[in-house]
Amino acid sequence: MENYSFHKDEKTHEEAMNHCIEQGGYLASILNQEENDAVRKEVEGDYWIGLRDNVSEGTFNWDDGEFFSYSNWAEGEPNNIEGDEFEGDEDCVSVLSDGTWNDAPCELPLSYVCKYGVKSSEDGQYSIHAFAKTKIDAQKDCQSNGAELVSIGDQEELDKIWGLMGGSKKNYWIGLSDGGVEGQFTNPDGSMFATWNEGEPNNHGGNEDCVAIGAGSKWNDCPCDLTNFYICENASRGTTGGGNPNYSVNFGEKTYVEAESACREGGGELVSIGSE
Ligand SMILES: [Ca+2]
Ligand SMILES: [Ca+2]
Ligand SMILES: [Ca+2]
Ligand SMILES: [Ca+2]
Repeated sequence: MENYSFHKDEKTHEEAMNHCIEQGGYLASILNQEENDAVRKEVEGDYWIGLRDNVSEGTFNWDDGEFFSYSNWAEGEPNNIEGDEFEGDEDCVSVLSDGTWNDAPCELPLSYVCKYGVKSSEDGQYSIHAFAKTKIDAQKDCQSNGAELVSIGDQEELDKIWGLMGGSKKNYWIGLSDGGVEGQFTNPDGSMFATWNEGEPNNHGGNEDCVAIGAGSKWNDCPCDLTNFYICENASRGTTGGGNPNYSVNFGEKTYVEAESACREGGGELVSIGSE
């Protein structure tokens, strides 16, 4: 079940949704009976899924944008009951112990399930991958889809990508690297642009040649064998320019700050090879 995370701590629907987004995903959409059964087995008690009719009463939409066609309502649901112990009516959907669904008050604290996947820009140029991989494995996955790890050429391009990331607090690999000449960061397409976090890049431990975007869209050089989420770019699609292709910057002398931890704060994990 690598596409999901299961959370026993009870949150309102909105709190649960925000937590999933910070983790790089969404409250889970459930698109068929097989998925409903598989997720139901992993959680005890009732739990929130990412389905609501808060915009228009009786019209249910998935938070992650999937098309709403499958449903598994309990008998008599959805009934939009008003005025129990919570304010308002029932606009958020929970899954009951037998796997059927109930519309419930959004303020009710429940367990919840997040779901992770790939988000793409409408033109298909960028894709945000919520699966943790080393930089090399991330690059391989991009290439298997005819893309590369993203080359971010200017602020406009960064803003577009940051919008797609939607407020996630995880770290995401991008294509920028100083694996060729230490301190000289270049993109796969030869361009150079960066908005470094304070004190970065610092080549902490002499071992940081790969670059990740973290919370607040600030960048950090990190060890390439950390596992992070990642961003691919298919340059044959879309219209966003990639900056000056022959430009690179040498950052010269570096200062050392608490940086190794910053690589992990956003969720990066060191891969330990040869241990359990
Ligand atoms: Ca309702
Ligand atoms: Ca109900
Ligand atoms: Ca370096
Ligand atoms: Ca660093």
